[in-house]
Amino acid sequence: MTGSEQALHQDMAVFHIYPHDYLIGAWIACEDIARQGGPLVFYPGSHRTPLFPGFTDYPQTNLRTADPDLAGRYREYVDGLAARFERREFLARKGQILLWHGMLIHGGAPVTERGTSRKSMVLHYCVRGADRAREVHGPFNW
Ligand SMILES: O=C(O)CCC(=O)C(=O)O
Ligand SMILES: [Fe+2]
Repeated sequence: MTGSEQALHQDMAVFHIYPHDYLIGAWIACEDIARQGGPLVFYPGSHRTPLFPGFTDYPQTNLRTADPDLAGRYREYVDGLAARFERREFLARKGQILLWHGMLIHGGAPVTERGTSRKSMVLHYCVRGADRAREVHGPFNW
């Protein structure tokens, strides 16, 4: 219903996927998306960058299981990578869909006008057997 304002990340750092990279996201615009509603932001080409080296035992360790120090270092890493690429906003028309690679850097832009809706739905797909979440032990951040 509203913009996520989610920090920049790669979905590979949020899901526990192995073999690596067998993950895509699908972002579906359920209405025309306004800039002030905090659109999806993404950095074309950033999916070719390496996974954060601090996730030494991925898929066990990623943002979902990282302690605050490691999570902070991931954010610095990904912000530094993103700065090398062009920033784009997905100002979609209702019904348009963006499909992205699990390593593409993306997030939610700030909502600059409170009360502006951003009706959207996201689905994530991986190859059968690549979601290793059930093998991962906590504690979990979510
Ligand atoms: O919709 C957004 O603002 C971000 C969503 C996202 O990062 C995701 O679902 O993977
Ligand atoms: Fe994401």
